[in-house]
Amino acid sequence: MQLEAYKIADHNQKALEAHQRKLSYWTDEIANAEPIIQKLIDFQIAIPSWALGTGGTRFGRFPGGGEPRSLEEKIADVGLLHALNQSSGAISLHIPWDIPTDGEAIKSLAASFGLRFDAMNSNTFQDQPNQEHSYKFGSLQHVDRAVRQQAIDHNIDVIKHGVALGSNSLTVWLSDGSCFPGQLNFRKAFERTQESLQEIYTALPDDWKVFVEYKAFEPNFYSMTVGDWGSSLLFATKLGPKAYTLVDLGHHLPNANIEQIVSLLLMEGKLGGFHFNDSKYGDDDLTVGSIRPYQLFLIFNELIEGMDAKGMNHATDLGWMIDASHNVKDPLEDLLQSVEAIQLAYAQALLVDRSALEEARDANDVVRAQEILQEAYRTDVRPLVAEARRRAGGALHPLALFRQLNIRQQLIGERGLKTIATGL
Ligand SMILES: [Mn+2]
Repeated sequence: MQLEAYKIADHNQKALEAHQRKLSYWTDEIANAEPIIQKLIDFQIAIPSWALGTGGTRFGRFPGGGEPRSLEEKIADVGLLHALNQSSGAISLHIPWDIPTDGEAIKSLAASFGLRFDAMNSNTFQDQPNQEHSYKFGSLQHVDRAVRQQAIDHNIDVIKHGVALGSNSLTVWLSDGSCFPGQLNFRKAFERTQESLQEIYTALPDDWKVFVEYKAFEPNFYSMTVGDWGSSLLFATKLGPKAYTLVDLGHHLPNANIEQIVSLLLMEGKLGGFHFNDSKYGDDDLTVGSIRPYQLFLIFNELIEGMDAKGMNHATDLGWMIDASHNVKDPLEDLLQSVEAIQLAYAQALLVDRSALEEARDANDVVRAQEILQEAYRTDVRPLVAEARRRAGGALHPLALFRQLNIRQQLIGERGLKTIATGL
């Protein structure tokens, strides 16, 4: 379904007066409100195709109805999100779940919603029907050359699909590792993985990047071959200038200092992309900002500090993607919440008085340094984010409008109650 612009305009008209009252504090009193609004307008977050259906756990899956049944319907769903918030202008595909039958048609369908294709994701953590070799004991690390070759060929195939769609990056997440001590020679597994990645790297077009995503545990529970930012950075450094580390918030051991990891990766020029989600225990894939919003703010604080130090463009120089999928919310409502949480953290981090913070640090004024960060974090930036959406043509209150227009009911009407999205 297409969301007509007049419905958004009607909604905004009704909410405008209350919005302007809240916004006036910003426009009257805060000097840098305008540049922050512009940065928010420019900042786009890619939606993963696998987050549009209800996620499963290994215990059960409870589809909510009206889920997209095809790549075309997934693109339409992201188009709906983008119409509502004007901040979800990209989609991240997963192969083989999202293989386009007609690349050109898919590309123009996406363009009709104002969407582009962000990083392509390969999949060597599952066996596909009719696949010759199994990934039960790994893919790019596998002891059998034939299995490695199959995984390499798959990744090269994903790059080709991406080229056809106008994407310019590949994310490689490997479930490779071992479940028991003794199962794997760590060094040899690393070296085999490195060799395999090198072959994929060689197939990358000149203007492409490859992101090496790490994860601390699961599905392997003793060792993961790309288990932390150190091993990812080693791979990325050995591969070359087109290879980067990708940070997924949920892929760390509990209480890891992710903001410090981000800072050091940026210092090395090796942070390539981001997967946003939230978690309490592990890779919980919960809505961004739902559990640890202060951590998200601190991460954005380091992102901005590190990107500004290198003269990077916030909107375009890193890959910004959501990677979440769970089983009790309407997936579209969840994604609206996640995008908003990212924008709020970004706006708050833009408010940090960086020169005052450096002064406080130089004076070892710990209290003042903390106050500066928390001053920004405790500021209600919701009117700024809403204003950015309104100016870009989105809705002042996307979630409220989604419900008011009964969008899920309409999708169920179009697609049926018992639909299941391809993917996880
Ligand atoms: Mn991820």
